[in-house]
Amino acid sequence: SYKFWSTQPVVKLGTPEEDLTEGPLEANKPLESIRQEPVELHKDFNWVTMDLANDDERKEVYDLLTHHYVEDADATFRFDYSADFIEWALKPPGYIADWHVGIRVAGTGKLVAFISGIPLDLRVRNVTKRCTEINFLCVHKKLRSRRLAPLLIQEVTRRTHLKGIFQAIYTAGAYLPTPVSRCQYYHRNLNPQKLVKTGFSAIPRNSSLARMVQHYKMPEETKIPGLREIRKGDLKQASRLLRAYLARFEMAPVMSNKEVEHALWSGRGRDEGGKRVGQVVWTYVVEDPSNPGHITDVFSFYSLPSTAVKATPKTAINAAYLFYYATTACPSCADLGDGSVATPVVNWKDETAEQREVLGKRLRELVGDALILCQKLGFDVLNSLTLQDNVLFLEDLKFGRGDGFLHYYLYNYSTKPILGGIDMPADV
Ligand code: YNC
Ligand code: MG
Repeated sequence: SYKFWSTQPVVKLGTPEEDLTEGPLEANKPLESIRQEPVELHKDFNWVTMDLANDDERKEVYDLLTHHYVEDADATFRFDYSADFIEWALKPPGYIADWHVGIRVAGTGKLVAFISGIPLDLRVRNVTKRCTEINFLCVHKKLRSRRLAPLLIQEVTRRTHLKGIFQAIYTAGAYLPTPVSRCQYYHRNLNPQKLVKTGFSAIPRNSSLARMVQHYKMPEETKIPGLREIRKGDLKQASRLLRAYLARFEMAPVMSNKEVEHALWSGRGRDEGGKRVGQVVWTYVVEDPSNPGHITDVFSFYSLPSTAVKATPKTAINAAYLFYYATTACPSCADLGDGSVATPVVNWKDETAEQREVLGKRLRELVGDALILCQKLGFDVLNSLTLQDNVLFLEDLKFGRGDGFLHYYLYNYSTKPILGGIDMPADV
C-alpha cells in the first residue's frame, strides 16, 4: 500500500524495465515555491537542528542511535555507531548543519527522533548530480508506528530543496519502492570463539569450535612488500587512484581531493599526547618498493561495532567494514609511471577475463593483508558487501555469506537497475 511512499517521486514497484527512462521524476522547484516553515508537527514535539560539534548534543544523538537504531531481523544485534563515527560521517567537506534534524519532546526536551543528510556528487551512469545522502533515520522505540518517519523525511527533503538540491541516495535493509540495486552482506570471521559465544556465528554441522578456529587461522604478519599506513603526502595519489577506480562502476560518488582526505585521512582521528583519539577509519597504501614515493594501491576499513543485545552481559562485536580501495592492477587505473593514473572510463562489464584475473589476484593479496591488520587491531570480524569488485575475493578469503541485504535507493531519479557487484550469484 505504501501510504507515504506512493506520494513521493520514487519509481513505483513493478515498473517494467523498458519504462525506466534515465532522469529526474519531477522538475526542480523554484526557491520561492518551497515552504519556508518546518513541516507541521504535533504540539508535543519540536523540530531541532543537532549541533554535532557540541559534546552534549553529539552524545544525545549517540544515545538515541545506540538504543534505537538498526537491528538485524531477529533483534539479536544492533549497530553501535560511536559518537566519533557519527560526527565524522555527518561532517564531510561542505556539510550542511541544517540537515542534522532532530525531534525533541516539547515538555522534557528529550531527543526522540533523528534524520541526517550530507551533500555529495553522485554519478549514475553518465550523469553526475549534486545529491543528499540520507542516513541515520531513527525513531525512539516507544514512538514507533505513529507516522513520525514520513515527517522526518519530508522535513529533511524541504531543507534539501531550500539548498537547491532535488535528488537523494539512501540505503536500507527495508524493502521500499523501488531499489535501484541490492547488495548482500558477507562476513569474514576473525574471532570464532567470540562470534560463536555471542550467537553471531554458528558452529557448522559436523564441525567443532576447534576446527573453526583452525579454518579461520591467519598469518601474524602482512605479506605485501611496501604496505604501510597512509601518510598525508600520499593523499593526492590516493585520490587520483580512487577516482580512476570508481569510474568503472555504474553508480559511484565523484570525490574531490578534499572529500577523499575526509574519508581516508580525517577518519583516522587526531594525535593527542602520543595517542590516537577518535579513530574510526584505518587506511593503508602500498608504496612501490622499486619506485619510492609511488603509490600503487590503497585500501581502508572503518570500525562499526554491533551490540549483542541478548547476550548477558551485553557484548560488543568489534566489527570492521571494508571501505574504499583502489589498485593500479585495475584496467581503468593503469599506472602511467609518473605518479599519475590513466582514467579511461572502462566499465567493468567491458573488461576481459584476463584483466579480471589480474585484478582479482591483487585484490586477494590486498584484502588478505587487510584481514591480518584487522585481526591485529582486535576486530572480531571484517564485513563486506557484494559491491565494487568484492565478488573476486569474498569466497577465496573465507568470507561467509550473511543473511542481510542492503537496498540502494534514489529519490526523484529513475534509472534501470544496477547490478550490486560483478558475477552476482543467480539468486541474488
Ligand atoms: C526506512 N528505513 O514504509 P509507507 S535506513 C524509508 N526508510 O511508509 P512510521 C521507511 N522509509 O509504507 P516507524 C523506512 N522504514 O506507509 C519505514 N519506512 O509508505 C516507511 N527503526 O512510518 C514505511 N532506521 O513512523 C512507512 O514508522 C512509514 O515508527 C512508516 O519509523 C520507521 O537511515 C523507522 O531501521 C525506520 O527507527 C524510523 O522503525 C523506525 O517504524 C526505526 O509509522 C530502527 O515509513 C532504525 C532503522 C532506518 C535506517 C536510513 C535511510 C533512510 C532513508 C529515508 C528516505 C529518504 C528519502 C530522500 C529524502 C531527501 C529527498 C531530497 C531531495
Ligand atoms: Mg512513528
